[in-house]
Amino acid sequence: MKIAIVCYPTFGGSGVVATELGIALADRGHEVHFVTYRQPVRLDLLSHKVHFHEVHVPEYPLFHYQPYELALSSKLVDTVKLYGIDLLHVHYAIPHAYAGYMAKKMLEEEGIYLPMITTLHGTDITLVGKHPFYKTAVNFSINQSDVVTSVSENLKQRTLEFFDIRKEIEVVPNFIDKKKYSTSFTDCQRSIMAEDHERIITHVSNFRQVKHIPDVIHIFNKIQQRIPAKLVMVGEGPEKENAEFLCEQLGLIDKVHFLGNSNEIDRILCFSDLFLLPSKSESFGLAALEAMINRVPVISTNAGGIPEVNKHGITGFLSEVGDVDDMAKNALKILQDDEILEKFKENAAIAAQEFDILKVLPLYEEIYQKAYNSRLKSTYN
Ligand code: GMT
Repeated sequence: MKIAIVCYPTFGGSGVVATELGIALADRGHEVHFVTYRQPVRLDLLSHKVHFHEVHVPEYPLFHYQPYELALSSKLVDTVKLYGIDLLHVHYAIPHAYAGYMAKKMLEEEGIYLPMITTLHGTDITLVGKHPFYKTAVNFSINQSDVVTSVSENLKQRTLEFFDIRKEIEVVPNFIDKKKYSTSFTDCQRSIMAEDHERIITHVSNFRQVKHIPDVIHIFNKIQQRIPAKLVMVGEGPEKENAEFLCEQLGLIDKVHFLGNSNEIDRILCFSDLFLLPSKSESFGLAALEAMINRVPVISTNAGGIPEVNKHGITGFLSEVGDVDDMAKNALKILQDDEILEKFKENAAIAAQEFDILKVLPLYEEIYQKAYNSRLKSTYN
């Protein structure tokens, strides 16, 4: 099948999932065309099966806001016609489902039917999408999609709560490629980050408010008062400077390493003992799953879809949003005893395998096939 994928090319979870899905689909023989404004960060190898089409939005002084949706829908129409694309899979409703719908309509004028699958990822529903400024258009474009999927059961329920959805929403969880991690490093080189006797605690995110970054620092502060530890902060975003300032205020600057964005998350997780995810809201928590497959237990909140991934008392612990004391207490339960830590590490890796790409990819392929069949039906009608 020839599949066009629209996503954000940045370090966000939705872009990562879309990119890894595209790469895996190409491995299975599909031809994949990424259409977005920059080459996705996790897409480093283009081939005859993996194409990238850049959407250009030229600056024009009349426009206060440059019309990205317009450029994207035009690019989609051109790409579909040029490469004979069979279906469109858009990740993150805003503005991708809207632009996809416009492309679909333009193509219909030329007698081309393009089925559109929309995958909802989280903030496109829980934060931005339900805002009154966007809600009407988001509601419309979800209902106009041929198939709608959500990355967790919790996100499906939130979507049905916030919007007036007349479509079935299929839950297709996020995934990881177990194979990619089975060649784990023979030496994690933890000495580059900490002394032998120190535990290494990690947080990876886009440092937005929803991630509760100050909670990460406060939890770590409580942990390091009891045991020797280092905190590794990976990512970039609006809350990063405040986080650095808070570390300075708490006298933690020597114990916290801010690494910025990284393409080597697995290397960092390889030497990590614990992962912190105290988010206020999280549709799934892909970062937690990536930690788990790398044998890193997770201390998180019980927000959104996180409990579908992190199992309380098994792969880590869940606490109420903002309960820094409880999260620190739970972290210490795991970190203070080598045997307990080892057990949680093992459990985390086992539980993560539930989300192996080999289990999830066929679900998408089934959905594609259904959508493709509906295309054939509509051609004959
Ligand atoms: O805030 C992020 O983590 C990025 C964001 C995105 O839109 O890319 O992530 C959302 O999608 C991820 C992939 O499906 C989920 O794992 C994250 O939980 C979700 N983030 C939120 O719901 C806050």
